[in-house]
Parts: sequence; structure tokens; C-alpha cells
Amino acid sequence: MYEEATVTTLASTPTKRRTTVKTSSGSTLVVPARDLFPANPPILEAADDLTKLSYLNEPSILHDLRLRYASDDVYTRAGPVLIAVNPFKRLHGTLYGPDVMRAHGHGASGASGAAATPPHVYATAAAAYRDMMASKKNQAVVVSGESGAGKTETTKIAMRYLASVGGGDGGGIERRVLQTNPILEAFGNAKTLRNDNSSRFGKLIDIAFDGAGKIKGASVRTYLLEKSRVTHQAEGERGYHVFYQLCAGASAAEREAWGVPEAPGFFSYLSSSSVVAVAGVDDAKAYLETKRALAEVGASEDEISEIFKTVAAVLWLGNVHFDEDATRADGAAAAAVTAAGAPALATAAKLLGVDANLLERALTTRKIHAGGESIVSVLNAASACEGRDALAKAIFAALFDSIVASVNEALGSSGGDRGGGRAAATSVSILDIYGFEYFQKNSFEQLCINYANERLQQQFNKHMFKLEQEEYEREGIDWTKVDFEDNQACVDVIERRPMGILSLLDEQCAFPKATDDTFAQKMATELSSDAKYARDKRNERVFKVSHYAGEVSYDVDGFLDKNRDAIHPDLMSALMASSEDFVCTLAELMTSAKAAETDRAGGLRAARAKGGAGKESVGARFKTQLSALVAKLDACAPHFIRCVKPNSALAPSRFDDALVLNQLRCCGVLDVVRIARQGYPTRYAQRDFAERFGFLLPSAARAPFGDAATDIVPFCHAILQHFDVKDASYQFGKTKLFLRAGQIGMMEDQRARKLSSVVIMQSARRGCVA
Ligand code: AOV
Ligand code: MG
Repeated sequence: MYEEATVTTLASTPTKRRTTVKTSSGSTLVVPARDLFPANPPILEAADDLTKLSYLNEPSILHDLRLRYASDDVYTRAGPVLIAVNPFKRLHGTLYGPDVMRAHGHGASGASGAAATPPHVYATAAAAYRDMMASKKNQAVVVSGESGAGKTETTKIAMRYLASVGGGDGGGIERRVLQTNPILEAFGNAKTLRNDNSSRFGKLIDIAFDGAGKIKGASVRTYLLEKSRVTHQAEGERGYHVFYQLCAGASAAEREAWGVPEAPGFFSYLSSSSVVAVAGVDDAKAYLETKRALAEVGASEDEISEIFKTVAAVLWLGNVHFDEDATRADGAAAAAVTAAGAPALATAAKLLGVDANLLERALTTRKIHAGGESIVSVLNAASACEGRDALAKAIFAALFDSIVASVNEALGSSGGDRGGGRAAATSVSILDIYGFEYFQKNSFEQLCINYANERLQQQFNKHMFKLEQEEYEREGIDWTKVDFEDNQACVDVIERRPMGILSLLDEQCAFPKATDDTFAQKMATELSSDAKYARDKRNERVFKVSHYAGEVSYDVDGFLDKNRDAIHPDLMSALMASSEDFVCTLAELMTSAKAAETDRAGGLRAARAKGGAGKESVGARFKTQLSALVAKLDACAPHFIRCVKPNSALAPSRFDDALVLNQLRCCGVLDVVRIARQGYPTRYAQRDFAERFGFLLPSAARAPFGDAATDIVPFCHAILQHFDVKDASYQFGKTKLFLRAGQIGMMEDQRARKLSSVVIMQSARRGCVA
């Protein structure tokens, strides 16, 4: 990578310029000039905003972040974007304590406030809140970064700030808003090889505020939970936290009633990986916390029991093993529950409130309706296992959706998007989605996760670069175009119709005879000329996509099934026949093609009414959801936080230059710094600028313009001159005035001082009267 060095001799050879340097570690090197980058003066070292650096080369930026990281300054600005480097250690008091929160002023300061406070998630949340209050426009805090970079933690910190600013006595709605985190994490997070608490679903939380800035309600919408994790995990990973919490924390009565053992390894669904414990996590304690959080959002004891009983049922389903039935006279392959599987079947059926024989029949046979007749065919053991896994995954996903729906009911989400007839509220939305990921083996889930990240990256580019530069062009200011990494081609190869990966997958899913292999072949013929797609030459089942964050190889194994996500009607009927209302509700949720949208509809009842629509493929539904998400973000004023993972060991105090640099490059931070430095991030309509600052001019300077100041450009010039803003620091467009970064702070400060002196004078006058 890079090392600091002092130039000792600048020499030229006939072919190349070569320079002799002495490195900080004491060695003398001769290097080509192109490998040398100027360093910043010591006064700029560890600058809290990268755009302040005089030399904006990659080693300087890295050096800045590394120095800051070493002193636990994990936040740094890159112009309008906040960079958050994961500390991998608790810095509660020093970094997030009440004093620090107060220092971020509960959003009280003026427009220059964001620049005046040091970079922090609180500062970003404060800016969003302040902008929302000032403009009455919805705001979005978009948190991104690769898996384990700290998005979920950052989101929680931002939520805590907003709850504190917009809360009352700390016991009301703001508390419930915060309780959504432990609940959703228990059911939707798991240990992966990249993160011990990896979010396996995407989440957008909208916090709605009334006109006085108090929290009115909130709503959560979730995106595509990773279902395969319910039944299987790679070695070194775990299933959803709640499984281990239940095993570790269930009371004696619960163990008895639901048949919960202490060792998670008893359950087949938790034994594909040998990992049970996660360092620093007490699953038994977490179990009680999850229960408490559910109670806080209004779940009754019975409802909480139903939830955990269903979790136990899912686990027990996994122990219903099948073998080929050796007793059949015709010798046909036919699934039969094994001896060890029989008690599991009985327990699962009991927990689900379903007749055990009915469940067994639904798992081992298929009723097919043909020409008015119904024929029963027997399934082989492998098909029975597939049906069982599909059932377990569907129940767990419906449970997750139903929990999201109840959480939304408790948060009074009717105050959010839909207005519900109340006075319109404005909101701050926070997006925390699963980060870009790549494992040794990547499947459909990784494709969806990485596709989501591509769409968000595109939204970021659009906002930071395209809109910015389009505005410069529209306003006709003098400007050299800054190029950025456009990822449209990668988005296209995934979502293009009809010749994109997801469309081809849907097409294959519609053919009963198609397999994962025919899908791979189809892609190989249709996408061979696409620069973002490549076949793996050694393995026909593997294809590669060049993502903005790097190339990822996907194995087509399971793609068709995962995209179809079908559950056989016989299994559905068995669930529908449950004696438990809760299970029937879950079954109804599953039949609803729009189950994942229950959140928006605010509650289970609304979801039920929607049921029965034709089932869309998982890929198609996800694409629609992402488009809606991006449209929503486009309608908000965005605030971006880029999380950075400083090392792959998830360890504190380790800063891996190459890893960090790659993330900064991929997520566009380097380009942002460039554009912010070269560009004009502060802008005003010329008239607004004149009105905002004109009164600060001494009356002699104002006089030539008269009261109305109709000559707006010369008047703005006079203001700029008065404040000694250099010519190179601003440009007049057709209707706007553009200013370079860092110009406006001092003007705003003067304005605020002047205004507060007016207020003090007025109150002093009032004091006299009284
Ligand atoms: P992610 O959300 O970005 O990954 P997390 O927010 O879960 O990553 O962070 C991973 C881990 O890093 C956490 O469990 C903490 O141990 C640690 N961490 C992150 N931010 C902080 C912080 N500000 N202070 C202390 N520790 C922190 V994924 O969900 O995998 O994409 O799908
Ligand atoms: Mg996360």
C-alpha cells in the first residue's frame, strides 16, 4: 500500500523520472514519480472533513481516516456525506453519551449548525430533523456499506437521537419506536461469516413528526427476509437469533409445553453449522429482552406465547425425517416418516394445532386435480423433505411479517404515509438494508442483496453527481464535468426485460421442465455479449456479475425454487385447518401474494383482506419493492452515511488500508470528495440570498440598490464583497448563486448573531413595558 516518506533526491533517468525517498520506517527507496503523492501539511492531518485537505489523493484520504480512527474519531465528513468507520468496540459514554447528544443541540442551530458540530451520526440525524422542521419536507437518512460495516448500529444511533429530540418523557411512542430494534433483530438477524449480527432483511423505518417536532407515530417496512437460513446455514454461521434465544432462555414450563431442549444442536435445522454460541452474546438474556420488547409494543402474554410456540414448531418440523417406505408392495419410491421423525411429527402437529395424520399426508402425498377428478400421488423422500422445508420457511417468514404488522399497529403507523385523516406529518426515514456481500458460494439471496445495493448505489450517484451536474449545466455555470462510476449497466443486466437475469429466471420458472441448469444455459446464450455478465469457464452452474463493489460468482443451485417460492396447496390446507387462530392467520398471510406489504397496510386484518391474488415470483416482487423504495427516497431530501469496515477480523483498532480504500472507491466517497471540492455545494436562489443576507450590509452599501433591490445580481455581488468572498469561490447561474464549500458558515454566523441581538433588544424592550 502506501507509506509516508520524505523526498531526498529528485533524479531523472533517460527513460523515467525516478526519485529517492526515505520512508518513515527508515528505509531508502527509489520510486517512479507516478507512485509518489504529495502529503498534506501537518495542520491538515486528521481533518474532520476530507474536502478540507489540500491534496486529495487516495493515500492522503486514507491517512486522514487512519489517524482519526486511531484516536477513536470514527466519524469524518466527505463534504455532504458522513463516513463512519466501525470501531468494533463500545464507545458509549465518550461517543454517544447524553452530553454528546446535547452538544448536537437537539437540532436547534441554524443552517450552519451541521457544519459547526463535529461529524457524527447525531449531527446527520440533527440535520435531517432540522431540515424537516425548516422545510416541511420529508427527509431520508440512507445508510450503506458492506456487510458488517456498521449500518444497523448507525441506524440505531440515529433513531436514538430522533427519539430523544422528538420524544416526550421517554416512556411513550419514542420508546416503542426503539423497541422495534431488538424485536426485528431477534427474528431477522443472524451470525454470518461477515458479521455476528447480520441483518438478513432490509428495513426502512419512517418516524413521523407533528408540526411541533414531536413524534407522532412510526412505521417499518421490511424487504425480503432470507428464508433459506431457517432450514440451513453454512458452517460458521447461525440461524436466526430467536432460535438460540428460545433454546437458551425458555422457562421450565415453556420447555415442557413446547418440547424445547437446551442444546440447539438437537434440532436438525440448527445443526448444519457447528456454531452455537456467539462471543459476547447471552442468548438466554436476549430471550427475555425480546419478550420484554414485544410486551412493550403491546403484545399480550398470550400473543408472545403464540409467537415462540410457532418458532418451536418450525424447529420441530425440521426433525420430521423421511425415508423411502420399504414396506410398499409395488416397490415405488414413497416417503415415510422415520421412527425418530414420528415424535417430531406429533410435536410439530400439536404446536401448530394441526392433526398429525393430516400433516403427514400433506407432507408425503400430492393431490392433483385433473379433469374434475382428484388423483393422489405419493412423493419420494427427497420431495417430502423439500415440502417440509418449504413449509417451515413459509411459516417463519409469515411469522416475521405478522410481527412487523403488529409492531406497525403499535406504532400507530396510520400517522405515517397514509395520513389517516390526521393533520399531515412530516417524517425522517432511515434505511438500513443488508450490505453488499460475497461468500465462497453465493446464491439467489446474495444476488437479491447485491441487486438492492446496486439500486441504492445508483440512487446515490444520481443524487450526488447527476442531479448536481445537471443543475450546473441548466444554470449555465462554468464547470468541468466530473466523471463518476455509473453502475447502470449492472442494474440492467439484472433487471432488464426480457433479457436480464431476473426475467430469464422468471421465464424458466414458468416451464415445469426447466431446471437450474437450463437457467444457467439460457443465461449463457442470452447474456454472453453483456459486459457485466460472465460464465465461469470451469463450472457451468456458476455465473459472474461485475458489481460496483467487485465481481461476485453465483451458483445457480436452488435459483428456480427460491424464485418460485411455492408452497403446495395441500400443505396450505393442512395449516388452514389448524385449531389455532394464530396459525390460521399466518396461513392466510402466506397465501397473500402481497404478504410482505402488510407493513404498509398497517396490520394483519388489512393483509388478510388482500389475500388470494396471483403469486408473483420473489425476484419480480423484490424488483417492484426496490423501485418503490427508490421512488420514495427520491421524494425525500437525502442524507447519506457511508459505513466502512476497517478490517475483516471484526476486531477493534485494526485499520486495513487496502480494505478501506476499496470500500471508499466502491461507494463513491472519493468521487464525492472530488466533486465537493471542485463544485459549489452551497446554493441559493439569488433573491433568497439577497433577502437572507442583504440586511447585514451597512446602510451606505445598501443605499445604491434602493429598498426593493431589484438589481439582484449586483446586490448579491455587494453582499459577497462585504463578506470578502473571493471571486473564485462563487458563480452566478441563470437564477441561482453557487458557492464553494465552506463559504457560508461565517455569513450564517453573523446573521444569527445579528438576529439574536435583535431578539434580545426586543425582549429587553418588552421587559421595560412590563
Ligand atoms: P451492518 O448492519 O452494516 O452489517 P452492524 O451494524 O451489524 O453491520 O455492525 C456489525 C458489528 O460491528 C456490530 O454488531 C458491532 O459489534 C460493531 N459496530 C458497528 N458499529 C458500531 C459502533 N458505532 N460502535 C460500536 N460497535 C459497532 V449486514 O447487517 O451484515 O450488511 O447484512
Ligand atoms: Mg445490518
